[in-house]
Amino acid sequence: MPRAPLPRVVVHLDMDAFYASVEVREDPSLRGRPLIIGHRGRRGVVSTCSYEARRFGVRSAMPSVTAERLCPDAVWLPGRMSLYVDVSRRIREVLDGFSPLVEPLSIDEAFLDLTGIAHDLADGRRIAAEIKREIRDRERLTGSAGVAPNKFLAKVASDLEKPDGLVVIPLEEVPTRLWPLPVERLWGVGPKTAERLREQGLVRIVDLVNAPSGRLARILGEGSAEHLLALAQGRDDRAVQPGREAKSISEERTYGEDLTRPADIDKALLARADGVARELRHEGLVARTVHLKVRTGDFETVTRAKTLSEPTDLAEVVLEAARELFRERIALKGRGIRLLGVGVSGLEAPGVGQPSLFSDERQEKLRALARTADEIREKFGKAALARARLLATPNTTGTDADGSEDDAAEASSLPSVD
Ligand code: TTP
Ligand code: MG
Repeated sequence: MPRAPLPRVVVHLDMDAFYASVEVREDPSLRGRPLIIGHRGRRGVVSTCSYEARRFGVRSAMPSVTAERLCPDAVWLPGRMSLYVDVSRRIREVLDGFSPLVEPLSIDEAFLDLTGIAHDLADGRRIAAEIKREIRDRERLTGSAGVAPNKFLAKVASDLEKPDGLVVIPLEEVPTRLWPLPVERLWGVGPKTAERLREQGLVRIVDLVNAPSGRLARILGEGSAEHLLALAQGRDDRAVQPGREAKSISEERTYGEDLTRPADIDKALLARADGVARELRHEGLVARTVHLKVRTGDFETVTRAKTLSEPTDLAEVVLEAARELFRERIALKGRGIRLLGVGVSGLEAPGVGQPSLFSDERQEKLRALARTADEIREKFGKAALARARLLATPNTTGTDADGSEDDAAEASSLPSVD
């Protein structure tokens, strides 16, 4: 029986008062005080400010002189871009741990596609809460998340209960959640369009929905009217688009019988890591991030990721990361594994900006060995080789690490590297 298509689940995350919150984290004596990031003086503008300063009416992009007048007691800091970029990168790593499809929009904002990972919006909400918790635990920062069946609604949702918000907008709630908002919330409605609409008495989104057909087209033109009406109905088909850097390679497998024995799980990790690494070498790429996907017997799907200190195309390195993710970040709670996948993202050509990659002698040996293995496999087929010894490490001694759960003929041996 064909399964119903998976419901789309999109999350939008936007950090709260980002630069200001990072500064408060670095200097807790600033907590609770109105803090403005920006340069004072006649030519300065406000980058952002703490929520305490917002109570006085201070806003991003406001001239500093106005901000000084509104909130004379604020603390001012000039901002430290490199620190914010670092934090942003680490937050991105957290996001990569939850989905292979992450589209960064700005330094503190991103979309994640959880379709196929979250079964429905409620599950998406649970995962969004987990994302927020992980960012809070790791970075001591809060962000606001929106969960919805598409990008537009997810972005609207993340803004509704800032700071530290978590809002789900299912399609059914479009009339209550979206329609009361001002028309500016629709993508494509800038200040000029908003002004034109306002002149016609169209102030809130619900006014557009209720306008007689044809009226909007006369004001804005056919194309724009159609676009805005679709958004007003909560419709938006745009895909979450990870940049080139987020392209991924992965291998997963569903098991007829759930895996429960540690030896079998490790064997499966090894086989997937090996497949992914081989594909990387085939593509002539190295990867920065390793993903692990586990679906338990009761259909809970969890994905986790780890960014490597150096990009790799080696099964050993991918396997080590996958094992670590499995050991430290997956709680089976007695359940068996129905599906297991290993993937990599953050793909790039080797040698770009990583001079140390080839300086490590052991890595070079492993790579040479892997290349030879690839060649033999290509010539004689996969039964000619196994990855057993090559991949076995001390912590799997005693397990049946033959590198292949599907073909016993693969379980011959290769020289060990060490
Ligand atoms: P925003 O997400 O727009 O703002 P924010 O994170 O400070 O506050 P909010 O809780 O409302 O999301 O922008 C992210 C960062 O980008 C912000 O901390 C500072 C910087 N920024 C500027 O430098 N100038 C600007 O005009 C804006 C809007 C942001
Ligand atoms: Mg923000």
